[in-house]
Amino acid sequence: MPELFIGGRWTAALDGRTREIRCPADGSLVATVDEGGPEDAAAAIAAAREAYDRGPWPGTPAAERGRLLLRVADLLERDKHVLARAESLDTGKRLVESEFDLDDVANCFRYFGNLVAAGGRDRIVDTGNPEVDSRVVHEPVGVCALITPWNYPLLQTAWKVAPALGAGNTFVLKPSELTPHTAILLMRLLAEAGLPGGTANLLLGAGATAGAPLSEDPRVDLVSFTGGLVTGRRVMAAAAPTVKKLALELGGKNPNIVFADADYDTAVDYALTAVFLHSGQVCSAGARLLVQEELHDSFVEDVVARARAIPLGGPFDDHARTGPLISAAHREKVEAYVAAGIAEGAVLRCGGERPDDPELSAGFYYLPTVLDECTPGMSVVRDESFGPVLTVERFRDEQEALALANDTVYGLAGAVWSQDVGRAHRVASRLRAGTVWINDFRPYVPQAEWGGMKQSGFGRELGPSGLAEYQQVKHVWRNLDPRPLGWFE
Ligand code: TXE
Repeated sequence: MPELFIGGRWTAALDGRTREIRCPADGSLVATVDEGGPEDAAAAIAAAREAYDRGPWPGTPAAERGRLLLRVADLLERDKHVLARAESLDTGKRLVESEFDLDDVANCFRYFGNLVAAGGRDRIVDTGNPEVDSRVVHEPVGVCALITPWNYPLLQTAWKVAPALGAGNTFVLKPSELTPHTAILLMRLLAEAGLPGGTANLLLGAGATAGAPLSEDPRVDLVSFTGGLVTGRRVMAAAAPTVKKLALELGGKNPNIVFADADYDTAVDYALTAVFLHSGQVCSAGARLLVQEELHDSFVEDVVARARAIPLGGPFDDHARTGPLISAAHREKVEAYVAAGIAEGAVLRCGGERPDDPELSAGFYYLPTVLDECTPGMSVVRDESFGPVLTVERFRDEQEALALANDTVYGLAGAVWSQDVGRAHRVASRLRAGTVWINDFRPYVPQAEWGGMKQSGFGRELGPSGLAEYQQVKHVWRNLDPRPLGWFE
């Protein structure tokens, strides 16, 4: 069965090209899928445009749109294991983690389903004039291009698809060319839930060929992109000539700040999960550990001892606690950052190489790595390596902690560990990041907004603002008693 979904029909790429999808855990062939190009992008955009301009979805009552999202949530739960398995084969992620992701995916659809069905965003404006009916209404934006990455493929897709549909838009989804399977399965579920043909379109293919036309095409009204900073800048530039609405989530280089009065054992434990979960391929990974001077030596020693003991393995290895990197090219990039860090003076405390276990040799594994004595100028501290690499910097006091934490072009997330509530809140309020955790790391909920400050991007996903991204506001003024003004008499 062909895998592009355009205008409600499954279709192959127009030029017949395909791509092999391989599991990063062992290089095995998962499947061969259709590989769309610019002409397929044009066809998908045309279908979404037609469905927006003439199809039933934008005019479907909000309560009904909300109900459809709730049906999709049920279907996602029904197919959870199939979807989680597909996600793990594409990403190499442990099955249990994919299952957690799937719970979050269903919750996201459920949250937006209820939010949309509840309505209540439009309002009557009191103009003070009884002869006027004035309303502010929320309308869909139009045709949305949704471009998603490979680290949380279906979750990041859900954060865009659920509010885009909830608000009444039509869309073209372009998932990462490395991890297309759960997007394909989602399209089937949307159709099964009763979404009218052409409302949801799936375009598979590479970023430069299939993705780029989406930002350029004048028929697209909005681009929501999650991916790397460099690609995000390209998307923004390509969208500029047609002044599209944009939302960008471009990753982070997130500080995890540990004060000497933190709950020590918990902070050590979370310092590990903050960066080594999913081998650091997480936009909110706590890749920069900032430790107060007096705690530094023992804290780093304990983190290193536990990092050395993290078992690596494939999606279905129950013993494993983290998996491979997404591709050979990505591992090489991570290796280059570690080498550069060491050359610039960082001290390698553990990892820094591929595992020597022959059973892992066919996958793209890299050992959990800790680089100590790092400084803000190092490229491994500045740039998002997006691998299992923790850099450690020390600080003396609150002021220095904040200066180091904010010394980054990114601003996605950050954490502060301290039992001094006043200090924790002071630091939280001064961190320039879209999410701050106090004595915790990582949790997010669909009810609360997610997104970046600075070059981590703009626009918000999740929460009421996550729906608002996909709406535009219109003021409708009705004169209840129209008479000539007589101005030009
Ligand atoms: O991402 P890209 P890549 C970061 C991370 C990683 C780096 C590069 O640091 O090492 O980005 O990863 C599509 N027009 N993040 O190269 O290129 C592409 O096909 C339109 C952080 O895999 O950003 C895919 O669907 N689309 C991030 C999506 O963009 C284009 C998660 C993301 O790919 C395009 C992933 C173009 N010109 C990587 N070029 C996060 N924020 O969580 C590519 N794409």
